[in-house]
Amino acid sequence: MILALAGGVGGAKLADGLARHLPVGSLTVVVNTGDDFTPLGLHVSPDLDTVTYTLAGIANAEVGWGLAGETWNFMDALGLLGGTTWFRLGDRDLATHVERTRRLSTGESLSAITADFRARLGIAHPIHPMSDAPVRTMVDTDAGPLPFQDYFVRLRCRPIARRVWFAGIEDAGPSPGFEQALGAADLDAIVICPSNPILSVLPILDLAGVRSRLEDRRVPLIAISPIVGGKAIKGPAAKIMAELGLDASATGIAHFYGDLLDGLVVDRADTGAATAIEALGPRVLVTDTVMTSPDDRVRLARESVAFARSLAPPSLGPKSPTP
Ligand code: FO1
Repeated sequence: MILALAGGVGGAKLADGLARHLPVGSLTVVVNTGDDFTPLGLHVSPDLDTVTYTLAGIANAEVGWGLAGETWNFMDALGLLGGTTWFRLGDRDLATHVERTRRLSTGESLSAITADFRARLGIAHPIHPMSDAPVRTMVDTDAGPLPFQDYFVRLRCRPIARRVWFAGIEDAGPSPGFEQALGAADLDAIVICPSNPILSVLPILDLAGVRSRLEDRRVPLIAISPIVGGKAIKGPAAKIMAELGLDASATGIAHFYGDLLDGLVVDRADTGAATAIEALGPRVLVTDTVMTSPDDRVRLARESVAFARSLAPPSLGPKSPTP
């Protein structure tokens, strides 16, 4: 079984490739929920929905979020009434948020609702939120502290990021599905999808107990670099990494994940960085990582899984003994 950690469009694309490549029962996808928020009183889980819609084959391929063939009558009517419209909820997408909000209000968990939605949309592989407890990504910027979607959508990532933090993370543990996957006897490897390392992956790693579980793992862990030739494939990863003083490069991704990594998949554009990355510890697979077609997703998934399975399991215990 492969455990994939994902968030955002890059994560959804590789998760889709993994879902097409791996037989049912051999993949569990765990998704960031730090981006969740409640516009108009509705519980929106953008990354869960992007992954779910992508695996169901109904995602809007042009923008990467929301549904294909969407209409915007609700937003137009809301705008006429002077309502807040900077976060665009399409007419059909709205059903997801209304129904999720209703079910959460009756006490159902985000995990249970996500499992039901994905089954109803015909997805065979399990998709779990990283946690059932609320975690909200916050960005301290030169324009002040901002909730994630204000920073990301309303202000289009224009403010300079000084710090990213996750409100509620201290009290949030992994969801039951995540917990189960981490401890599964048949777990083969953990794959960090080419998602924004700070905004999409760090909230997952920072959940109570997750980092230590990963450090004690008995299976290889690989990541696919979302940075290609010093630029993010999509989104603001390179800008944010640079503003936070991190090296926005494939080598910077290796530094960011540090000792957790047994392997890193980098794009051919970063072939020159492979030796320096391997000197840091992880093995490197160089391949085409930009996924423009469904075939690209499956090929990258196949190569990444084969690479992960080829790596020796990490030795147990801390990698660098403390003095
Ligand atoms: N992203 C935008 O740039 N503008 C939007 O109006 C917007 C609406 C939206 C609605 C539902 C949803 O599930 C996602 C939506 N996103 C929108 C995407 C989302 O804000 C981000 O891409 C993710 O949070 C980052 O992974």
